[in-house]
Amino acid sequence: MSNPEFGSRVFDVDAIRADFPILQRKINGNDLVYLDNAATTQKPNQVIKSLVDYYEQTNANVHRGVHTLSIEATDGYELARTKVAKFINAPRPEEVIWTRNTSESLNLVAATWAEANVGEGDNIVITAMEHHSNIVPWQQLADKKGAELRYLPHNEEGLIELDSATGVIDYRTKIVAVTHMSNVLGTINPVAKLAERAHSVGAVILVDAAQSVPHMPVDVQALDADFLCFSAHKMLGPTGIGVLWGKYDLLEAMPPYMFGGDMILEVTYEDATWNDLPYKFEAGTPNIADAIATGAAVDYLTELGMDNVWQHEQELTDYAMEQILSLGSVRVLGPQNPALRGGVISFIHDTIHPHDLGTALDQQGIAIRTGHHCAMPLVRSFDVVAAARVSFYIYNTKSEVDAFVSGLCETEGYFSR
Ligand code: 7TS
Repeated sequence: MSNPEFGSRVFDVDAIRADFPILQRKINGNDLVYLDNAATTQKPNQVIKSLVDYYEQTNANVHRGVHTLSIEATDGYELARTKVAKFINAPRPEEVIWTRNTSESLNLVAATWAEANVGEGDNIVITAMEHHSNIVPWQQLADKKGAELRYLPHNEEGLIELDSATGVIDYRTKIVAVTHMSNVLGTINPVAKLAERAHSVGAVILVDAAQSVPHMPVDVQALDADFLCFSAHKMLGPTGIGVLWGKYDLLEAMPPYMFGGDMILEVTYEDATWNDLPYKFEAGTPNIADAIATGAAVDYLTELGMDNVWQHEQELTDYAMEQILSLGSVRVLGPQNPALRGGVISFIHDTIHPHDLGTALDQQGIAIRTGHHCAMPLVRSFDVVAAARVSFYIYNTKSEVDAFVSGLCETEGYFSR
């Protein structure tokens, strides 16, 4: 098995749609229009088949058998790691740690690197637009260590201005943990510039790439990130598997997160020593099938080419933004300039509660997300407790945007009766 060639497949949305069995479903008698991709994406046949093939043909435990199945399972598991490393331009595959999801990756860094490196009087810097997964672990750590949790603010448009980092990131900052793309505002943050700032005061930078790696080319070396986290389920892969990437020397110096099988080199009745990277962070039987299927998801995206994925979503976002804003009855959160945002559009309707809108659209087969989007402080900063959100992926079309907008208009008509 070799890695597929980057951008070797023509970006043909009809052909892409044919790979996704779930898109054939009817919901409440209508064609499914799935616009909740920031929560999780649908899975193509190639990924589903990879899971079935694994359980039908290969299933065995990894790193411990001399028999054929165990060797095949190990090879598949490690090949998937190599594919992920290449996808994000990681210098070494050993820097890719399999976790359960972005949340676990973030918790791992907080519980190991930060536990060892953050002390009383130090500070941790995050933005005011983080997902709860990149807030709560830092609140807990700051509390435990007597450290300060600081927030980088954003302006009215939802953009972080680098000037605001001055005075927030200082010589007591140990870690800057920022989302690459906001799951509410769609804002793409200036991660490379923030990395420069962080490094200039001796801090490390962690990038929550849950919403960027699935949608745009991400190069950990170009960003000069120290840690980067994402989830397979938001990029065509299965649930229950995610990635923590870290610079080799940092990971090497970190204490383990969990203890048990596979993560040890030697155990005596008194003590233990730790295995090499990445196994030091992979205690117990790993999620073998889902790791291999993540490799299939990475192959799928690689064949499409991440530049093409990004361009497709930009076109849809542009189109949707224009339509939504022209209604005059909604407030879009985050940057209105499509060049500064990704394919996530959160909005508040003047009169219709997001949950009512979500329920009414579901009657028409249209799946959108409503609520606080696991970013309660951010959503509340707009003086609301909930917002509606549409988010796009490779299989969405302009006619689906039209269906959503006409569903919204129909709902407006219903509620104004
Ligand atoms: N960080 C960001 C920026 C996210 O958008 C999410 C999930 C996470 C972290 C956590 O990822 P997980 O795979 O560990 O759950 N975001 C969303 C969302 O916007 N709607 O549902 C989940």
